[in-house]
Amino acid sequence: MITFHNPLHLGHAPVHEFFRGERVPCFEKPARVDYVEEALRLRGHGMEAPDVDSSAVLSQVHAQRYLNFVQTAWQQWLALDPANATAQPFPSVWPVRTLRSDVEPDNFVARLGLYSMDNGTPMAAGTWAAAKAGADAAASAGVRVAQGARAAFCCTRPPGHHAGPDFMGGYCFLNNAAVAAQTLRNHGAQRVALLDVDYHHGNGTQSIFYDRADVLFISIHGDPRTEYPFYLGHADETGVSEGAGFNLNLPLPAGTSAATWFDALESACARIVRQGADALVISLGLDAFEGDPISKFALTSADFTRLGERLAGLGLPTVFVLEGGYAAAELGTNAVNVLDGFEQAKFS
Ligand code: Q9C
Ligand code: ZN
Repeated sequence: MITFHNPLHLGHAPVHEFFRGERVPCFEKPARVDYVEEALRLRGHGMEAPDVDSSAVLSQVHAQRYLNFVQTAWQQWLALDPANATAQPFPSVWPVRTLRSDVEPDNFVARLGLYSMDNGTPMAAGTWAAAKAGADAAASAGVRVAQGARAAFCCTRPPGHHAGPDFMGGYCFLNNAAVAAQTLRNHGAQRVALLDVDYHHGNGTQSIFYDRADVLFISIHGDPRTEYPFYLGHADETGVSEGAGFNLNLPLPAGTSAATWFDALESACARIVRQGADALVISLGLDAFEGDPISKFALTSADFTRLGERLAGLGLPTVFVLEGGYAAAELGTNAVNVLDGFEQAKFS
């Protein structure tokens, strides 16, 4: 499969995150993509560098003041104290209900809170460059598929689906799947379906497209009553104004079996067919895997092949964008199983 890698992902290498009040090594680490690249190579898939600048598309899916902030956040952090080069910035205060988010505070940590949904999205020196190159990879995949390729895979990190119009969160900074969908729209696709199979609800993607009918968002995920991101992803979120009816959430309880998960996938596929989509974007999180350390679904590695086969059956030009998946050593097998299942499906 045509694959765009991210030549700068290694620069995004924060050391720790918080878990139950303690600092723990980051789950979202560079080795994840090393494993996927290794599996791609072993199974004969080539890799290309991104060849499209996503700047213009990024301005269509994110607020400009947020993009400006993420682009300069590390310099702002160093400007506070050069010793911050070896420390990680974390937000500690947020503009929740009744507080104002229209005024940017002068205080850096307050600004970081304004543009964050959690304290679980650590930054490093190369975060902007890595996130931007990842968005470039997503735009490159979108253009290639719009030009007639059957499918393309964007093999990148950091992930993107928790990043909303003007905030980062859940290890995500720039919404790569939204960039791919918007790129397809910009290059002639009239109706795009965006299916998110990451274990966690794609809150950022949902929010970006919530009032739009041209991009149908569907997500299969752990029930937000117990699973991150907690505050979005319920079944009664169906879209607003022009987008009414173009958002479908399929939350499943933690512990859900593969059989039930594939039933939800059938509902998702039926909705995509009903939309008459002319292109498909898959937010390809692999954390629905039974061995994932922070998730609670039960898909096996073979189930990911089945997922790829089923998606091929939709018969749509498809962009795959890597999202989560934290069983790093199995991530390559699981991701490339989806791609190989897609390419080898008899009816594709
Ligand atoms: N410290 C994605 O899969 N909380 N993001 C994890 C463990 C956040 C996952 C708790 C999980 C975010 C792209
Ligand atoms: Zn996830």
